[in-house]
Amino acid sequence: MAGTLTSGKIKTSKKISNRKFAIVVAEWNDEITEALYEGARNSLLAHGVKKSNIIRKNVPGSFELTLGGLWMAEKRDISAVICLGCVIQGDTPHFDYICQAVANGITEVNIKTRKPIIFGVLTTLNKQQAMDRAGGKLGNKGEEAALTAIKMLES
Ligand code: DLZ
Repeated sequence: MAGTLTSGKIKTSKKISNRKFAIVVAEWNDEITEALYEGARNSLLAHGVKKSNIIRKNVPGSFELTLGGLWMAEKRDISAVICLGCVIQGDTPHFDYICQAVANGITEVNIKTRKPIIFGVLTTLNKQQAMDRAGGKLGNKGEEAALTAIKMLES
């Protein structure tokens, strides 16, 4: 599919099974973020990551993904962090502030911790666009976020 990461299965080395991943999940728009979480988790498992090596952390909203991601990345045994959220545009500029803050925040955590912190945040104009990307007709961006984490560790 144009504009998406290769989804499905990628070739991984054996070391991935022993790596520990954190998935940080925003509770806002939880119908969407739960679907992203399922996509990410299933993708890690399909690539040989052990169940016990997948750690979940919830945060209230996408704005909190930065700190939640940092807390997870600071743990020595965590190799990569997948941040999942869904920001849907409303009637006020709140959307822009949250999207900008979380994009900048996650970028900083990557640089500060020197670990892959993956930006799995949907920023959509409406709920339908989000559903299309959370297991709907445009795939599951949680699954893609997990593949990105694996690719970064394999590179
Ligand atoms: C306040 C808010 C709004 C209006 N919309 C969303 C959203 O669409 N998606 C999301 O993940 N979070 C939203 N939040 C909550 C903020 O991310 C944050 O939790 C609060 O501003 C408290 O810091």
